[in-house]
Amino acid sequence: MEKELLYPLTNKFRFDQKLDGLWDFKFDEGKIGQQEKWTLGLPEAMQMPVPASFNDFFTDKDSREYTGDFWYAKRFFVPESLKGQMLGLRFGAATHRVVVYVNGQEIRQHEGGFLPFTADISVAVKFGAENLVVLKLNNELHRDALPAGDTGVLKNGKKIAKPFFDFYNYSGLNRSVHLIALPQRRITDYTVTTALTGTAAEVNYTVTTNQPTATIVVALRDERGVEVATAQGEHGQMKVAQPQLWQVRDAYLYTIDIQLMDDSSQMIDEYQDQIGLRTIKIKGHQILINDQPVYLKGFGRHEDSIYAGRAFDLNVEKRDFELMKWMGANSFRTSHYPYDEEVYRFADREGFLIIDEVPAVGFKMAAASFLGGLDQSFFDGNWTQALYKKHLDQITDMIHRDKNHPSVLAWSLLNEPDTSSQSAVPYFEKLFKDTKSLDPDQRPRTFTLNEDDTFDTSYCKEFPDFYLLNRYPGWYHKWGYEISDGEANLREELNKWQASAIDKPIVFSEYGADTQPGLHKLPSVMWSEEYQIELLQMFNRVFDSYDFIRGEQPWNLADFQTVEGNMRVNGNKKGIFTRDRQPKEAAFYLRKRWLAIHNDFKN
Ligand code: BDP
Repeated sequence: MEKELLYPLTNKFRFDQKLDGLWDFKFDEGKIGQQEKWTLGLPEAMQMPVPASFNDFFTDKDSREYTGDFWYAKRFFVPESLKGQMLGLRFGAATHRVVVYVNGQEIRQHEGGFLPFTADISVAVKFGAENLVVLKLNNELHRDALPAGDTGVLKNGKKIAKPFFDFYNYSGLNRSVHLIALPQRRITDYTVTTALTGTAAEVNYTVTTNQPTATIVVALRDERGVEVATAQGEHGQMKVAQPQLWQVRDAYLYTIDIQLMDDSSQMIDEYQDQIGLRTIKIKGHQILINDQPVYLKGFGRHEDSIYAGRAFDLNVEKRDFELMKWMGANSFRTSHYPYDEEVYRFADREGFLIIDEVPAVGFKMAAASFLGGLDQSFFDGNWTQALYKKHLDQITDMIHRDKNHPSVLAWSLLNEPDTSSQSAVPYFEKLFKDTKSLDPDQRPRTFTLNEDDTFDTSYCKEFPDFYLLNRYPGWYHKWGYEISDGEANLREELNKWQASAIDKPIVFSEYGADTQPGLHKLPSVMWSEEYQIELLQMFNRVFDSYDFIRGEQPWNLADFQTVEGNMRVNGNKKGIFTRDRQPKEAAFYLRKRWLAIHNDFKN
């Protein structure tokens, strides 16, 4: 059960109940919890909402900045009627590592704060009775962990998070916790891919179960509930004549219904999900969906909002989707970690394309140095072997979790790694080799190139199927009145890409200017709303001059929290929207541009 990541649901065979709400919570600065038997309950605990990051609720800085071990606990009732089922607790995410105890018994450990995991609690659970789950979490940052950073110790003994990345180390149970019950004999996973042949679609599927002798029956139904195809067996193909394809911003979803039958044709499990029929290809410098070229318009984003930090909040998500639709966007990147599963379900329904990113961020010492760290090549470090294992683990889980979403366009395996030294190459060779066959849909794999990693300097240009460029002329260099030089330099680099033998699409995945909402200045100065628009105009002029640029995703949809620093005024202000999701002037400018640009722009 622990490797199973199917999204929870309730039906005749399966049970799903959210354990969200108030949990007991306690910091463990002295690391006494284990010894004091907190595994049996937290003495004098405070109350903490779940899902939420604990940080921003507090009014004192030591609590907000707390780095180290901390505990959560909750009592929950397991009805007698679930007896005989496999019982599990499914955590949407726990930052960054956790040990799970149920009724005092250690069940499992997990590392990685942005992906789900399930604890099989069958051995410890009491039926028809109250049970206790206790979690020991730890939010320290390390160079051999994702996302990468250091944990410092101040002279007063307090620990401090030193991220090598530019978002706040929001911690806690940021996503829902589910109590799930599954049949003992069950469906454990499924995969679908689509091929288009003339006027039909072929849906190729694989179902895995823990019952090799059971019969698998699969059906596909359209949005009206009409059955359009069926098949039997572990692998198979369903042909859909005259299919309604899943199109960008014009989604159509079919329901896949998987049933498991025992020897006497009794149904013993059923799983239903929504899928889309579409293909993805990279051909020359085109990104093709259903063999039609698409130009990406959208954003780099963060899961970030006031009060609850990095908690998944359906309300914020709904607002973000409404904003993106209003802007005329058709895509986004889950910078810099896989988002809550609901986000992908939203995107499936709304026809957005997602570049799905693993939390391999901070793999660059210059980023650490920007934030007060060292300056050396990241991949020369002696931590890369341990890191690699975790990195591959998390890519594997991300692809496992998200592989059936029609919205997922590509996998971003890293954000801004240091590829300007030869020492990155063996890591990349191994990473791209080891991840090659993880996705049955063979989606393109890529990573973002930091602006130090240019056409001239990057040693890793051969790896991506298409390129994501993060570029900041006009902000981190050649800023203000010098922006025209910034534009000239950007064009110089792009001319080299153009003149090269490389024929792959480039998407601009980050560019932008920090902007204080309400600050106006004529003529512009940096930080003013006018300057943000001028910078976007500059980039857009450049994008429109090169045919191989096939997408634009400015940084960021909304302002977001970061660590404090002399480069940040209460967070990163490059949002096109404020942190409370209201438009800056730039939103109106960009909206006008994007509404005039169709999905097939440049074709
Ligand atoms: C890029 C990073 C992003 C930062 C952004 C910035 O990928 O996480 O927030 O720069 O500095 O380097 O605004």
